[in-house]
Amino acid sequence: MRFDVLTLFPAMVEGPLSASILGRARAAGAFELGVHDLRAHGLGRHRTVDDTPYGGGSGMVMRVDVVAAAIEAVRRPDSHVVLTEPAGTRFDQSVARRFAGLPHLVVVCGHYEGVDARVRAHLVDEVVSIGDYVLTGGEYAATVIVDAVARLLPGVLGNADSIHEESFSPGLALEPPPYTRPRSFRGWDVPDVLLSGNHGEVARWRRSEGRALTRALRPDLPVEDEPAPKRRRRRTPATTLDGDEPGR
Ligand code: 6GU
Repeated sequence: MRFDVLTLFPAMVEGPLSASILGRARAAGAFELGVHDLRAHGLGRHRTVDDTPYGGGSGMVMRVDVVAAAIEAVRRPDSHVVLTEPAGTRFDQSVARRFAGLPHLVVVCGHYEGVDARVRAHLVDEVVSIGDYVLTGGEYAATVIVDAVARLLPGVLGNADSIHEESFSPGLALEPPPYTRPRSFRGWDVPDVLLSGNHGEVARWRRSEGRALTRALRPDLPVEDEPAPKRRRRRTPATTLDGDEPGR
């Protein structure tokens, strides 16, 4: 997958995405990322990218012609182009999964008081916000989006299982808490079950802790029902699993 980020402040995006896991994965070719300075498409000797709002008001507005040129320099027939603005649809794990299935994601970072409304209306496929707060610009939002999407791509995380067992996977809202050595610190002990060596018990404990954590911290998230205790297979299946009459 390829990402292209269009921004007035390339260093804000380039730096974080060159470090750590994503930096390594990018260098290894697990995904491609281009970070482009919108000012390269600015007008005149001063490479102007913004202007005062029609109708008056405070602040500056990013120009549609500049943004159009920047998008058109990277756009392909299979591109999905998103604009980051507080007034967008909420970016969450399901949007991340959807974006991870795309061949090319272009992220335009909004800035100043905003972007000329014709960008939203005619040049992008979608407007995305990362939460209900206002940032000075879309750079952190774009970085968050690229991180959340890239880590879902094959070859980015070492352990492919971790993306299936993690928070916000369907039916598993929050992850169970992790522990490592030391076993006891200031009298704070690691739960005995994790030291038991019983993988079945550990897996059950993790699921139940994850559910309890979700109910306590995020009551808004759905929690998958407790699995019914495993029963021996009956010789004569007289009823359906829950004992109700068949064929309901
Ligand atoms: Cl995408 N942009 C800005 N400027 N602020 C935000 C945002 C985006 N998402 C949340 N706040």
